[in-house]
Amino acid sequence: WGAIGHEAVGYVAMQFLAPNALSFVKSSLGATYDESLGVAATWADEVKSQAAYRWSSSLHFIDAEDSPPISCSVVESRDCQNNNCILGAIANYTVRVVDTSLSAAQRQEALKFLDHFLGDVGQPLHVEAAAVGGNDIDVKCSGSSTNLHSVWDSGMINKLLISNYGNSVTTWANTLVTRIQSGTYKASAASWISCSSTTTTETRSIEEDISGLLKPRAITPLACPHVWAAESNALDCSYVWDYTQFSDLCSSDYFTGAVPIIETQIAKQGYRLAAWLNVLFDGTA
Ligand code: DCM
Ligand code: DCM
Ligand code: DCM
Ligand code: ZN
Ligand code: ZN
Repeated sequence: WGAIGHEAVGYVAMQFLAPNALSFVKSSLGATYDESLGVAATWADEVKSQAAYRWSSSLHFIDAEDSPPISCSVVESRDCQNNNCILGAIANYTVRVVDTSLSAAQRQEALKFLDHFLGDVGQPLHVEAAAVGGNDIDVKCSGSSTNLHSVWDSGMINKLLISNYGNSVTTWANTLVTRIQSGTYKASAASWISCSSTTTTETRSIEEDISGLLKPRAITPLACPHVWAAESNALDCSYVWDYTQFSDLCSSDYFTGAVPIIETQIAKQGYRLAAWLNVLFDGTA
């Protein structure tokens, strides 16, 4: 996602933090980030192009080597070698954010990475290798020439915010929070966090076993990040790749159909970020 999507994920999460998680978030982020996951959510994108953090640029996505729209899948042994992807990163920073042997700065960094990567894993094109996650597919958005990845990161969100939310990310996030608490998302919210163990390791598929790709890994893969990635990746086959009939993605039925998908993914990942931190700091989602 672009900045607005990430900020919205962080602002949604802030409304669902349990006491110990909220206390850690506020003291760790401090005044620099207005004690908010909404403000801190974009840090990882700001540093990834800097020399000191270039190693982190590959952690924002997983290149799932599937074939949308015919076949969608995320196979960690195939798509995340050496843990050098968003799934390995979430596993790494999940351990580090609660590691009391680390410095406050290191734990803050882990929190900022989790804040960001739980957002990106909900963007269907951050869990897709085809056309470099859509970056190589040229399309139009509201008259401008751009690419499919960018349309999902920010093009459609920019239009949605102007059209429906007075161009305010906090208004958008508060609307999503209300939908989770008492509106159209209420019935699904519990299922969104039904996978919430921060320690349960991935159940490797038979497909992976027979492929002979199993090998010991420094970071133990976690079940839930894989579940979230597989869910986002399925959207590549069910909707994202059905763009070919539209001459302008942001001024057509493609936009109308994408809006509920984008809003659900942002709300869901914000709710999941809170639940993840709640399990880590309060022992329950
Ligand atoms: N680093 C890493 N892999 C991660 C996260 C952080 O390598 N998933 C850090 C560890 C090193 C720095 O990046 O301090 C540079 O790594 P390397 O020396 O392996 O290039
Ligand atoms: N780092 C990380 N994950 C690790 C190890 C290191 O993100 N598993 C980060 C923390 C620092 C940088 O890499 O930003 C350098 O860490 P170190 O000095 O521990 O190599
Ligand atoms: N990206 C991705 N998958 C890739 C490569 C890039 O999801 N295989 C994302 C990261 C950025 C956007 O695409 O959000 C643009 O990437 P870059 O700035 O590296 O061109
Ligand atoms: Zn992106
Ligand atoms: Zn990112």
